[in-house]
Amino acid sequence: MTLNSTDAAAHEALVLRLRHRGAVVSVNGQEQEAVLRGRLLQGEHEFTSRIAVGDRVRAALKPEGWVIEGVLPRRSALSRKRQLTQQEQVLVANLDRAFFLLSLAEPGFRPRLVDRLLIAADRGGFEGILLFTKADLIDDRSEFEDWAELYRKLGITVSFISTRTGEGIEAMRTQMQQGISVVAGQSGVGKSTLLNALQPGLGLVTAEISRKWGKGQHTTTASSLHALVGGGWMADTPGIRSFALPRLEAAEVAAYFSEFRLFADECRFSACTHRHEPECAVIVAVEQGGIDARRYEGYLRIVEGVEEEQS
Ligand SMILES: Nc1nc2c(ncn2[C@@H]2O[C@H](COP(=O)(O)OP(=O)(O)OP(=O)(O)O)[C@@H](O)[C@H]2O)c(=O)[nH]1
Ligand SMILES: [Mg+2]
Ligand SMILES: [Zn+2]
Repeated sequence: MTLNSTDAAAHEALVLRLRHRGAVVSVNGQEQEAVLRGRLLQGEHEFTSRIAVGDRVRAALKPEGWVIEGVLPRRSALSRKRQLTQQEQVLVANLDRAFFLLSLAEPGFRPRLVDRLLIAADRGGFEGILLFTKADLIDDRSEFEDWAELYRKLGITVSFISTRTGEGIEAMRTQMQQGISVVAGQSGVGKSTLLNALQPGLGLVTAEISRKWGKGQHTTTASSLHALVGGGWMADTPGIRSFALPRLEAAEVAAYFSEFRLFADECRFSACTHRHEPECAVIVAVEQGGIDARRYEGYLRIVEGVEEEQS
């Protein structure tokens, strides 16, 4: 697509994969290698990279090849904070939905990151959907149904899927026909396998869980975006080890726990952190079952995490 009539050489392109000082982009329906214009490489910035997978960029064909000249504003982003540099890393930009994968077994169910990922969706401007993967490995689902119910009550879509039995795969396909979808989660939960199942021929590399550690092996090392035959785009991402939210203050966290709101108005102190204050209506609600204790623990972990990062 030509962006404006005065600059006929500028095209809008979509970033599919990052390269050193450039990217593979989709322009006019074709994949092209493009380099970042020097100006975009210069200067310190708060992001680990000036462009991210999913970015819409202005690209021009020069005698030396395709050059990325500018980045269009992002309408949404899945991003996290790198602990070492405190920079924001955008895993995928302009996404419409992220499927957060949790495996029921191999590696074992670890819901620790879920509340944090749902906050990332809220702040990032996209829908967060939970997928409980490897459902074929589990005979008794009751424990996991209970977790699914917890999040469904909060308005989150939760599905059980299996690439072995095909459970839940067709339903996903219809959800992904429009816009950009992303799979994210810890290593080994089956992100790349799922994308290969959704689109045979994609050929994403997958690997078995390490026998020694019972964990994934971080097989996928960079995000990549792929066109779906039935419409829409989907992105694979590397396994998440830890996930810190950029620019989040401890005092803001409670606002992302929508079910706390109803009670928080009744706390004695208006600036109540719901941790140790007297006459905290949130703590009372947890004790009486009005707020699920798992969510309250999730809240405390996130607040403590933010405090640790800032200390
Ligand atoms: N039993 C069973 N195994 C699965 C399923 N989906 C994936 N696996 C297996 O899980 C292992 C890890 O799958 P990957 O797709 O490489 O996992 P990933 O999430 O992409 O991992 P990283 O790229 O390391 O982040 C592979 O051995 C897959 O065959 C499933 O539905 N059921
Ligand atoms: Mg992978
Ligand atoms: Zn309170």
